[in-house]
Amino acid sequence: MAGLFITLEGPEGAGKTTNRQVLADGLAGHGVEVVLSREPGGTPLAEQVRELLLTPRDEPMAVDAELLLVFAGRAQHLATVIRPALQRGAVVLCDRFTDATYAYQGSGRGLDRARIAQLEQFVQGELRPDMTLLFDLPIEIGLQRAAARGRLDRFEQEAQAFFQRVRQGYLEQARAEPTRYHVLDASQPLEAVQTQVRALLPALLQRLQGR
Ligand code: Z5A
Repeated sequence: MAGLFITLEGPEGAGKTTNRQVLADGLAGHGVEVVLSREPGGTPLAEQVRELLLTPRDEPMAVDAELLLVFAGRAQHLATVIRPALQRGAVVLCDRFTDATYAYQGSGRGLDRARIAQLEQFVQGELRPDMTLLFDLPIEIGLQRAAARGRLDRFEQEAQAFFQRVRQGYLEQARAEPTRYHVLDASQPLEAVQTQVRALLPALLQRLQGR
């Protein structure tokens, strides 16, 4: 496809959303069309699925139901936002994507990765992110940042061991795909993290020109 698909990943409070804007401003400054999106969510229907996933409730959500909801929202997001934008030649900056499914539902909940891979293939076909930025930090720091925002969502109420598995899952994925992944030290002060993000811009612009 003509555009570039860039995903931002990491544990809670890693600064994905804050730093996504830095990248967006840098790209837009070079006349590039940038589409900002997020998962779960990204379309009105998929945002309703996000509500289902994040709202704490008395009825426990079955792990398979959680997985299918994640991919249902993703199918809608891909069809109505991501694929059309990439076909136009835009850069899509997406706050979380399928690597989050491997980290949260796979490493966090213990779901079989082969099962996730089946759904990935079914919903995405050959589409994968061109580049993934992993904002890595000790979970205690991220959880403190997230807690400062107030009420905790269904995932944020998990035990610390869950978030440790999620973080390790992400780091393993990054080691397995060093060409696609860029690991950033998100525990640094915001300005230092933003400097790491800006350093990626020239390579991104070059890749876009090559399309
Ligand atoms: N989920 C899943 O299970 N399976 C899937 O396939 C997908 C998702 C796609 C919602 O995602 C949940 O969905 C998520 C996994 C699950 N679990 N949780 N929780 P989300 O992305 O909406 O949720 P989140 O990770 O909790 O988002 P977040 O807390 O907003 O994180 P962030 O976007 O990485 O951080 P931020 O909003 O940019 O920053 C958080 C605060 O920290 C904010 O006040 C910043 O000003 C501050 N900040 C940021 N960087 C710094 C630095 N460097 N220093 C100091 N302060 C900073």
